[in-house]
Amino acid sequence: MTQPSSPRTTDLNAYWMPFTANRQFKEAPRLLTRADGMYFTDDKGRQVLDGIAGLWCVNAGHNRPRIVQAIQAQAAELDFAPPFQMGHPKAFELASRLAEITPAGLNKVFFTNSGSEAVETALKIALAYHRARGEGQRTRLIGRERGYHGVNFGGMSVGGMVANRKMFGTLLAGVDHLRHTHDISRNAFSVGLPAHGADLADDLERLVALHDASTIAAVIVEPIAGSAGVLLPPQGYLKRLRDICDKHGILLIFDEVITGFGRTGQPFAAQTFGVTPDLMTVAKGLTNGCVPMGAVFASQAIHDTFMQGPEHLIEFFHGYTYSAHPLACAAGLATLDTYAEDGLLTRAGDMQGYFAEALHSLKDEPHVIDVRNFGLVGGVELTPRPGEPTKRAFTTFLDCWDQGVLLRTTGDIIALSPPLIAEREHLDRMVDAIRTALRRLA
Ligand code: PXG
Repeated sequence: MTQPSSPRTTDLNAYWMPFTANRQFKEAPRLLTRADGMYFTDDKGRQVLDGIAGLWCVNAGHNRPRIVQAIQAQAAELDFAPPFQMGHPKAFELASRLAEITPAGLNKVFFTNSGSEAVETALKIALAYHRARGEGQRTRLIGRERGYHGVNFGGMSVGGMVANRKMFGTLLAGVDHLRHTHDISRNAFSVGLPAHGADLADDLERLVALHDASTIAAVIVEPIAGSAGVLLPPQGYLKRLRDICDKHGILLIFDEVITGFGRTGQPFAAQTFGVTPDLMTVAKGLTNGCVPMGAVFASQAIHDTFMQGPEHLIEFFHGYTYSAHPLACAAGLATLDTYAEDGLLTRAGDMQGYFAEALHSLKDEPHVIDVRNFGLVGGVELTPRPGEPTKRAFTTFLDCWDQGVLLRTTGDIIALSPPLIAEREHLDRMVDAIRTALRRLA
């Protein structure tokens, strides 16, 4: 093993950390220096069990040899290729390989570098698609309360997490939101999808009545909301949303940045839930988190709508310098190979029964007001400490870190999304760490 780096040699001042309590962190830093399989190693040489697949992305576990080698070889062979009016073979190969596992009909792939960029891209495709078919008045975008679609202006606007929005002005015009589906009073401690709330999809009819369908371009939702704290779709909800979109000619976008690549027991949640959107955004597990990459999957019909006019003209004025970056494509291809070799895109389905049982054993622990699970995603919701919201969950996070287990919290909700290679003993250890922390929590 290499020597852990000394914290004294690391000046923490210059780095302004994203989505982090910077001052708290710099007082007591948590530095990761290596990773392998289910574990990180920290700067003190401690092994830390990864309960959240890095950040919902390292689905095949860390440091997978095939992916590491693919990135190394690619860097030496073709470091960069301009993506505009040029191509390189692995970009086409990755798109084709992805189209083999996407829900039927979503067979066109537009590459981005992150989930946030995938969301902006999908929203722009939706607007431009309606315009190309002569319905350019369809400009409204509908999101959902407590949704998370990244941090850029479009995604922030359709998103519904107050803390992510309130500092940044009036955001995009012409955006509205469906009600969220989280209802502990009726659905607490549901195992799998909650029974109550399919009717909340009818909230789209309210917005149609308010704005008129002819002004609405698209609805975007996460099949399972991750960042807002593992909010599951009520049984029948997504199907009903699909039906209402179809009735009114509104495009349905699934943001599968978290649910994509095996998290729910199928390659995509659209397949698990049997509902196919018109556009789908992915990132994270696309490259096992190793190289930044996102993508939008589009239906043939949407794609073909753009393919009009003189053939020498650009059909869609959008793209990024690093769209389909060679390193990301190489990582993506090796990631798909790794998922296939290890059967990871369906493994969450095999593990979910055990995971559910382990997680729901927390039901009677102190402060727990809900436990929820689907595939290999879990959420444990706590009552906030009076006057100090988020503190209980954050203290649990710190306690688990001290115990050598990494998890995530949002508000007073603890989230688990283990790498899909997790074995039963790993899941037990995550749950035990949470139990121990809850029992000593004020
Ligand atoms: N959509 C969804 C559904 C996401 O979960 C993004 C878009 C944005 O992806 P990028 O790659 O731009 O970060 C995400 C990202 C958390 C957490 O609290 C989750 C995300 C990001 C940061 C924190 O668990 N997901």
